[in-house]
Amino acid sequence: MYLLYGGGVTRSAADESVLREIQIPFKLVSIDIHQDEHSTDEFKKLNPSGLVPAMVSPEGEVLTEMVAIAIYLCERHPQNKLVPDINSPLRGKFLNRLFFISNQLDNRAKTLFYPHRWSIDTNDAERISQKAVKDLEASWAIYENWLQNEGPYALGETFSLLDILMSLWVAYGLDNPEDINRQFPAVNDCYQLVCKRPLAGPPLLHIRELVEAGF
Ligand SMILES: N[C@@H](CCC(=O)N[C@@H](CS)C(=O)NCC(=O)O)C(=O)O
Repeated sequence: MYLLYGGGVTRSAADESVLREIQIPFKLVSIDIHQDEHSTDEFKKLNPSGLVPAMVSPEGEVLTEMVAIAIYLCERHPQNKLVPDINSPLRGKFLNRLFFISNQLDNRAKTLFYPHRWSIDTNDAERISQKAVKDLEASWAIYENWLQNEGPYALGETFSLLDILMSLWVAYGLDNPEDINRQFPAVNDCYQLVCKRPLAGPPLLHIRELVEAGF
């Protein structure tokens, strides 16, 4: 059985959505980042970076990095075709959008939520957050444009891993969880479609509930 380490308001929700969507048995092992459980020596044996998620495969292989875990699962269990195969005409677009989500949406959200890590002066944190929101809005505007022209999903009519990953960052929101949904209607439509999926949807909805409750 796969062991997925994470839970709470963390990126493990996207990997959980993938595991559920492709119906692979797994166990979620709670690592409470508010209690610093990700910084323990024990957890760092799994991920020396001290970050969640981490995953252990049934064979005992340890994987870290949310996107790497997700692709590993989708390619190893390809029945749901969440990742276009190497010869698919959608492969190039898939890789483009995947790295965009990872390098822009993910990195900028991380800056927004941990602004103090980007300066040696903690007084800078507020302005760093404000800049991260602006940068994120610029990235979301690009994604919105793609979905308006080619949606409803990132790969047109084809639901894929991209939509799960994108929805994680919608669920996190900007300063206010509603901001992305209000400003970017095609992004919101795609997010709503993903949330309605009976298997992949609930972990993402749970993130949103926790964010709205202030966690
Ligand atoms: N690039 C990593 C980033 C992981 C990451 O930042 N995880 C967050 C939770 S979503 C975390 O562990 N935060 C605690 C911290 O940064 O100290 C990935 O995609 O897995």
